[in-house]
Amino acid sequence: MAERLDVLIVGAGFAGMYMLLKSREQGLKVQAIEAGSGVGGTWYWNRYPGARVDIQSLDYSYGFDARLEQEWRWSERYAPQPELLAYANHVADRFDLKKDIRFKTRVTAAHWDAKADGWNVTLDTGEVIPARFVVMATGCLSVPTDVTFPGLDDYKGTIYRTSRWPHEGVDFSEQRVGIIGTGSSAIQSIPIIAESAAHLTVFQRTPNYSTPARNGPIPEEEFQEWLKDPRAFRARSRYTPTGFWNDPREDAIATQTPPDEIKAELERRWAWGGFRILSAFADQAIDPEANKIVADFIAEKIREQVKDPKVAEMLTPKDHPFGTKRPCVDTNYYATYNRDNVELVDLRSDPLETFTATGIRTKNRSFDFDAVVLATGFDAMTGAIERVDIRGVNGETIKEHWAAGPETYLGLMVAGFPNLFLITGPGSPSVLTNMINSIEQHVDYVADIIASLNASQAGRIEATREAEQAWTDHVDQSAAMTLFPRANSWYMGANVPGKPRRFLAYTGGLDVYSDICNAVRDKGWEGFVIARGDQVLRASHEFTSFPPPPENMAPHIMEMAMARVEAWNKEHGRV
Ligand code: N01
Repeated sequence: MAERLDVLIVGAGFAGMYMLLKSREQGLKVQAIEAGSGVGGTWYWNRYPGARVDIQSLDYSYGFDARLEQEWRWSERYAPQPELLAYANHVADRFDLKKDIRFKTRVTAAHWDAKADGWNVTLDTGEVIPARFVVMATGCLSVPTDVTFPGLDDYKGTIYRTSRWPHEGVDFSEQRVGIIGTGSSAIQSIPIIAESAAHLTVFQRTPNYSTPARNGPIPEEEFQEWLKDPRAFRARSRYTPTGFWNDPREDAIATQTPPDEIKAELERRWAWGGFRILSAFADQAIDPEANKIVADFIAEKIREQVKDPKVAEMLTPKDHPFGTKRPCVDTNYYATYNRDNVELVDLRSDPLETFTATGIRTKNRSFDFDAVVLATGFDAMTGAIERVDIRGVNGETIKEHWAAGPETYLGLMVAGFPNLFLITGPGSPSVLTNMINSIEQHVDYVADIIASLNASQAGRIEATREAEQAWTDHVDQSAAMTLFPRANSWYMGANVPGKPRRFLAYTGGLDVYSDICNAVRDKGWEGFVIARGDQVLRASHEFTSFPPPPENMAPHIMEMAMARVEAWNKEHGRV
């Protein structure tokens, strides 16, 4: 068996790289195992045309090193995938990370070894590496769904998946192309594919809300201003619900605002672009009436951009409140439907029946394609973790433990799985935030835990079942307050057949969540048992650090939210 590691990290995306650096700084023996042939995670795999980040790059970048901040220059507000990948490589080279990363290797299993207070981690090479701590830095959107279609194997053209795009790129010129899906990946790639393909047919099952990015170079003046004090900029971003500054208006109630003021505010945010419109009003995520005001505004914008009213109608979301499915940020998405070489097919009225040798047949029509792009999404948040055969103290797998949906303590640890950390795992703010700020918060916190264990010569830390249950209830109740559970979204596990329906992220916000984590630490790691071999060094079973009720919430919104929590409690037998 290989030499024992202190820390084995699964994945070398932004989370894995920072965890590696942080562990090394603590003098720990660490190695990362990465399936790809390079660093970058999401930005290594998702190379489809038009792929770019939709949180501004000055925010979506590491904040842990002042010199790194000063030396890297983003070319645009929203960096494109090649630049993000170059940044990941720059960081890896700058901190000499690659020597501790094993590429093109997968972790297939991790089994708890009680005698050693550690894990035996199996690789797809058959090797077993013992490690005291295992950190799952596996990404939230890294495992594509297994979606398949009748006749797919008979199709003679080329199939591309946005999440596994060929590294050498694809030339669609002169080609008839079909694309299935209208989530973020499709909405970014459709305008670019349409520019080069002879013809593009978009197969849409559910329309999504999308707002314009307003991308462009970062003005020199703005960048210089940022350079003066990136710390202050990041401190402000981190201490927000979303992990980036989105100009929230905590006392603005849409249902009590005159129509002309609503319009002016929404126009202002639409002109600014990106996600700004998500935080126009304090009630839009809770009150359906308030949400409809914002949704109607976006529907109007779709009608303004799309010339054919029938197509505009098809593109207008109707089955979910705005923001309850992950909204998209685009460049020219809606205007692309004004092109002569682009057609939209509504799979609700004309369902896809089968692939054929030459293309796709729907109930009413047949299409011939040289290539079909599947932009069909991911088994989000739990997929990458459950695919590893992780067995804890009782031999139970994590997949079995999560049979009713993921249950974690702080989205960070799982009861029965000591010394196993999830970075931005289910039950943490994660995908509702700027991922890099969430990653840095989580990695710093895990490093604190490890340092604290080492200081007291402890062998392991494990979340208690009581704390896990209390936290999971809190996550469920927080989601129940909002409109999120009303959408069939990947946030709810609804895009994967058989996946339990449970809201996967913590809606309380990164600011609130960070405070909770700090309180848990300051109370001597409440909700955890800390031990060495048979000896329990510290045990604090209960989680008590619930956040205080929001201070500025309007009374009628608070009432609405609390009524939903009561209903959730009743349904789940909680008092
Ligand atoms: O995946 P999705 P994505 N038949 O799940 C459709 C992040 N991201 O890769 O809605 C027909 O959103 C499905 O239809 P429906 C971001 O968090 C970020 O686009 O289930 N259609 C949907 O339209 C994002 O949310 C960035 O009815 C089928 C689409 O496929 C997340 O990744 C960029 C189907 C899947 O959309 C996932 O985005 C890209 C079927 N059988 C992604 N199965 C940026 O930072 C699925 N669909 C910019």
